[in-house]
Amino acid sequence: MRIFFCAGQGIDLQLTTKVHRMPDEDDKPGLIGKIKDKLIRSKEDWAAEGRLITGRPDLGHVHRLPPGQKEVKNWPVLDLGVQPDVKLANWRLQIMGLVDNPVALTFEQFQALPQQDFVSDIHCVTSWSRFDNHWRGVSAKTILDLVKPKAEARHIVFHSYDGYTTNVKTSVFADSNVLLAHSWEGKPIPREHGGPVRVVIPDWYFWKSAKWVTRIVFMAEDQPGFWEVRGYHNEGDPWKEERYS
Ligand SMILES: Nc1nc2c(c(=O)[nH]1)N[C@H]1C(S)=C(S)[C@@H](COP(=O)(O)O)O[C@H]1N2
Ligand SMILES: [Mo]
Repeated sequence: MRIFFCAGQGIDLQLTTKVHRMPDEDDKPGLIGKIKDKLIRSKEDWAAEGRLITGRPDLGHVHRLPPGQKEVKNWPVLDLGVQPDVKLANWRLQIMGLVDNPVALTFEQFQALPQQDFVSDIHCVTSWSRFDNHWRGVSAKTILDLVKPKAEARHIVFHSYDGYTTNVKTSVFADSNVLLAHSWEGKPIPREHGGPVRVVIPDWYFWKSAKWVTRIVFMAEDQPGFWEVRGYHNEGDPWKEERYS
């Protein structure tokens, strides 16, 4: 498995897994790839086994906690082994594809868009949920008004600085609780949680909420993302237990 990074844009990638290396191994290529491969394989196994599926979906959203989930008070960090260090001056958000008004926003331009506060719960497919997260950023509605997707642009892929991708329907992105967040609990989102800017789609498992987002592409056809091609469900409704495909 090979991962392509967005290099050459002033972005530093830092290993998030502690590795004990021999000095002469420092420049060996493929180290990051190996660490990720192990993590990715174990998640693919989870998908193959259908781990955590209770078989009792909560279609009416009767419970705040979706089936098979446990509430946590901390905020776990999940990534592919790298956390891009994106300096605000280098940060860009391209929104493109089937839209009337494609944009490439600097952080300053992003901050100049209308800002809103949101409160929502997080549900990670690995079974933890975290209630009442306070986000601030730009609503998806504002983004849609800005770029004006064409009628046939029914699908979206998010691309991130670490090479991650994930897909949603444009109708899901258009939900009133979806945003591109830069702050959490009144502070800039920390690097490990996807700052400067991450997607937040509260009604879906959190793998759909791309961290370090840098490109949003509107398309006519669906294009499954990183986990979606590795056994995760193409949608991701926690109350329907849409964990794996
Ligand atoms: N760019 C990027 N976004 C990502 C991921 C990732 O590896 N890279 N992991 C996803 C997964 S599986 C989860 S559960 C959440 C984790 O977000 P957190 O680390 O802030 O809890 O980010 C999602 N977005
Ligand atoms: Mo996740």
